[in-house]
Amino acid sequence: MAFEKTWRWFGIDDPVSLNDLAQMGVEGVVTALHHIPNGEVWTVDEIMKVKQAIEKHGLRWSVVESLPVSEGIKKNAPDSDRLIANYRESLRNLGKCSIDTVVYNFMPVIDWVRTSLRYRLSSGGEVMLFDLPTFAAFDMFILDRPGASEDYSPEVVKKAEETYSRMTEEEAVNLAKDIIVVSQGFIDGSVDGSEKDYIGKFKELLAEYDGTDREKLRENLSRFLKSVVPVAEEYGINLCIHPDDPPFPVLGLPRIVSTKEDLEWIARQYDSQSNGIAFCTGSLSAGSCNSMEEIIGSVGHRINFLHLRNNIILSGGSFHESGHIEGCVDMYRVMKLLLQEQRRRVREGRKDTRMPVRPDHGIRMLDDYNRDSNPGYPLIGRLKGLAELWGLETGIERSLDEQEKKTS
Ligand code: DNO
Repeated sequence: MAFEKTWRWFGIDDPVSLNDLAQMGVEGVVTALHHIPNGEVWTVDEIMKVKQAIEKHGLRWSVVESLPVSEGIKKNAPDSDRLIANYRESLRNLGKCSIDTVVYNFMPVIDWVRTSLRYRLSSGGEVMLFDLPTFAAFDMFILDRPGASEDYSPEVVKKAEETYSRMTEEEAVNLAKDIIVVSQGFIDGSVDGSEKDYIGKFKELLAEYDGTDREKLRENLSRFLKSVVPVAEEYGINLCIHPDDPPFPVLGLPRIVSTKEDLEWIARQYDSQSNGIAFCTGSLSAGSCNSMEEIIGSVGHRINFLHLRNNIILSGGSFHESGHIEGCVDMYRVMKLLLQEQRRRVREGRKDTRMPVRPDHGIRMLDDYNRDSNPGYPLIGRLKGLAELWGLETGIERSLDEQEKKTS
């Protein structure tokens, strides 16, 4: 067996067309109804339009990434019940259309965070970088968040001061725009790209979380799970929570999907395969302390979707993304453990054996410089990742087969 090979596709405006995907060996599409405003119901009609377009190309809509969780749910605002009811309705509609894997995240205000969307490697390729002092400079001097300096070590504060003093006004504007708008816009970010005062708006959104600490956010996630997982179960949908990226609190906001313990806590909130995980090696490995092997060992049975990618960890809490195979994640070990998990599912007669995988992000290279793409999603870099992961997977599969033959 092998994992289902999938590809993130951003809809009809995506420069990589559905027609291109079959040539690349892709079997399934990962996409969302990006045109439906966050919090509104996804109707059967709208879902079917996208589903049929995908199926016309001989592909399947493997995974929804993402059905976004509105801020009102994460904050438990007065409209939370209405938003949860809409979420349940969207899940029912997806279920009616036989879509069975749905990703979401529970990161307040901001999804992934990077300080450079175009960090040049010595090879000439470009990746995304998270530089902690630059991020601290954004937090302390551009956002001017009260008490921000207390969240960083004295060394980082000092470096942040130096970094900010060297920054031109244009660089500061671009940094804020990249963090708040450019990296979030295409994934249902909370600040509208057309918002002129995006910094002011962003600060307002942050302030709305005053008083929502880790415990409160956990309560809100637990309430959400207890209300949506039964619907997902009923309609045969496996939900997958995406880990925090990077996996630590940012901008004074709690983050509760960062570690093995966090994932174990989530798994305990509702005992069902429908309460599952999107295992993103890039997000989870960007912190210093997560072991991919231990996470798979503990909550591997709840993994419903795989995002495979890698990071180079720099000193002092910074990191940049890297090629899929090289970096801090031992991709050979991870792939082997995941394939063993798949075999276990087959032996147990479980239905969820497809284990869709996508090459997450990629190095911008070669012809990617002549094409538009969303940050992190260049064609050639991702295709190289797909090929590398596929080769690694095939090799491990064959050797597991041979071993099994010998011992049987
Ligand atoms: C970025 C992605 C995330 C992810 C969401 C899932 O490339 O990994 O934006 O799609 O967090 O809800």
